[in-house]
Amino acid sequence: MQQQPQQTTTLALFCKVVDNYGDIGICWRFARQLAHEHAIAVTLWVDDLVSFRRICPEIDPHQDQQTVAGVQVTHWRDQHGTFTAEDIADIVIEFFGCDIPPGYIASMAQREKRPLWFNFEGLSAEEWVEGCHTLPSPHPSYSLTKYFFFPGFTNKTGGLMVEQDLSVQRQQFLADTEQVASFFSRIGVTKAEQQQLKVSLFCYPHAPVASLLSAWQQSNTPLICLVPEGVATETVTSFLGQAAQVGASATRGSLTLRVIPFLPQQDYDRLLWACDVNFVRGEDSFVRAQWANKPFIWHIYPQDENLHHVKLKAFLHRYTAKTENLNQLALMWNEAETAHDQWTEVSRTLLKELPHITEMCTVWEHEMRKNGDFSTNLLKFAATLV
Ligand code: TRH
Repeated sequence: MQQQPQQTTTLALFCKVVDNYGDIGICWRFARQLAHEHAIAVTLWVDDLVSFRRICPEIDPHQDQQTVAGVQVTHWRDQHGTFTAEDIADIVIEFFGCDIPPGYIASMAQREKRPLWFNFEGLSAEEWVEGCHTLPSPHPSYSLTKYFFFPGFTNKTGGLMVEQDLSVQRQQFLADTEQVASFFSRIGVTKAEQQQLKVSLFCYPHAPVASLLSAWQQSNTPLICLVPEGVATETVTSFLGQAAQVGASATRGSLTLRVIPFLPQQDYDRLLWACDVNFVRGEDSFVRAQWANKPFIWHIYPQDENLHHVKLKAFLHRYTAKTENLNQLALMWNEAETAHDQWTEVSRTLLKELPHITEMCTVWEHEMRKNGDFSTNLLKFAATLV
């Protein structure tokens, strides 16, 4: 008997860009990984192609349908309302509970083989996550069940998103000194600056950037801080004494501050790999800093009633690649402590501790790898539901 060729699994990922770049940043990474590593036919529905283009310049914001890096990208517009059962993918994923169109849900219920339906949840190190991971939520009127799937830092969660070959890619890049030098030159970092201690800076506008810059000016070690255009613009402009545009730089005391372009996502990874310390924010850059294997300071997305401080402390509690001092700086950076006058001392000690913290980062990376990667874990869980 002739064997039927195996059908490719289809998957629809719905993403609403609430603000900034994390929503599309995470979904784009996830979509690419599913397509490349799991041979899934992915359609990424996204409502904001302009933000998408910022992290992926191949995106044409005027094209409602386009295929980029093997992923079908569909501009999700309000008028998307009518679907048939044939339009429905085998697996349907809502990013951060973004409410997929009611017409799509109705057609999901009419599909002969019901699709598997997941809510891709936000990342938190808090303990309750383990209890909610993979919980089912039956639809009130259709015979459909949605499952909550959480990324996380333990083996009772979905783990962190990471590509199979990421650490090999990183090691190959860093081992090729010419490639690293040409990467830095391409983004405007001079040969002399490349020899200095390099820090990348990505944070929300309310971060106490001025205090940090002032501490670095008094540092014993000369350092170069690379800030993508559009980040901490007000403080950067005031430090530079000129517009914070790509190419602008100024040196005061031990610190040189340089504005670099906002990079395509894969180049941003390279920046994190090649810098000695990374200041990151939100969710995606925070995770990528962990896979960069370098010391980092996290600026957490602010929430009402300082709920984000609870999340920050939950992470710092779990995170093993830290010292007392790095902990303190993370709390100061997020204004979770009142000890604002310790900037100079804390940042000086941190610079001394860098080699030690960098070593511990490798241990953390191995620990996180043991939990498996988010995409594979989700597909494994999906397989148990069929
Ligand atoms: O941009 P973020 O603050 O994103 C968010 C959003 O606020 C979102 O609503 C919230 O849900 C989420 O955080 C928790 O920070 P994040 O998550 O780090 O995303 C930034 C993305 O931008 C990430 O994919 C990396 C990418 N990026 C580049 O591609 N090039 C760059 O130069 C920089 C600085 C970032």
